[in-house]
Amino acid sequence: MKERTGNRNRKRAAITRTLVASLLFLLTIGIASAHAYSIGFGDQAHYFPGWSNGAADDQQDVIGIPDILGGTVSFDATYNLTSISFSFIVGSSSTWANLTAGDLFLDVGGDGRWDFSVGSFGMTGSGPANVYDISVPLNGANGYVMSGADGKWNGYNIRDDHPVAIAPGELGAPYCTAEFEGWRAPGSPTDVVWVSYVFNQGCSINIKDGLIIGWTVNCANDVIYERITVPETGTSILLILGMAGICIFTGRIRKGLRRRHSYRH
Ligand SMILES: [Ca+2]
Ligand SMILES: [Ca+2]
Ligand SMILES: [Ca+2]
Repeated sequence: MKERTGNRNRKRAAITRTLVASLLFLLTIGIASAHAYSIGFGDQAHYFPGWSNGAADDQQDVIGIPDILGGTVSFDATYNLTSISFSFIVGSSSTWANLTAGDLFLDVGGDGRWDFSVGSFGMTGSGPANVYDISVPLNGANGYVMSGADGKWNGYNIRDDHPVAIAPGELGAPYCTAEFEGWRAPGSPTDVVWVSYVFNQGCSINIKDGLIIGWTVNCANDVIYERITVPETGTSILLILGMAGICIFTGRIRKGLRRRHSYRH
């Protein structure tokens, strides 16, 4: 009788262990799917390809302010874009008030055609911005709002004739929204400032086949045009974590079976 109760308790303990192992396994997969992946980028371009203006500006990364340094692109385990951030050095506080963000341009697949834009042109403070599903060729003559069009830099030397936003005629109904965050007045000209776009639920922008990010400010004084190659890390990390989970799980079962087997002898 005593032995039977002991066996029952051991069986119960083995089942509990297996359940805990299964739970851990599922949790591991859950953590892997919820994980965000980030890729950093720098600033290699002076202007969008094909958008040089023939002036001395073409040789300069920065005209006046600000100096955009690069940023980070984040995506989830299914390669859906979750956020894009940019960092820049302010340069001068005196002309800061003239500065606004341009639109964010996204070329999914990096094929020379913008597929999405975020309507942040004119924004300075934080707030929601509409995301548009567009189809605008990089080198199309139309489809853009150009640098200086807002009149805020009249009398200043800026990078002329460069796209800063998508023309309203190219925008249909908003596809989804993003939160534009972090545009603050600088404390000092040497400050590094971050701005970010966080894509809300309902934005399904898959960047598995790569992404080109275009971004600038209303004067186009510094321009970002960066090609992002998305590695297979999401899948392989998911796979490794999943395999580890399976190993723990099967290990526990095997241990349990071995124990049960030894009780019989
Ligand atoms: Ca720069
Ligand atoms: Ca594209
Ligand atoms: Ca640049």
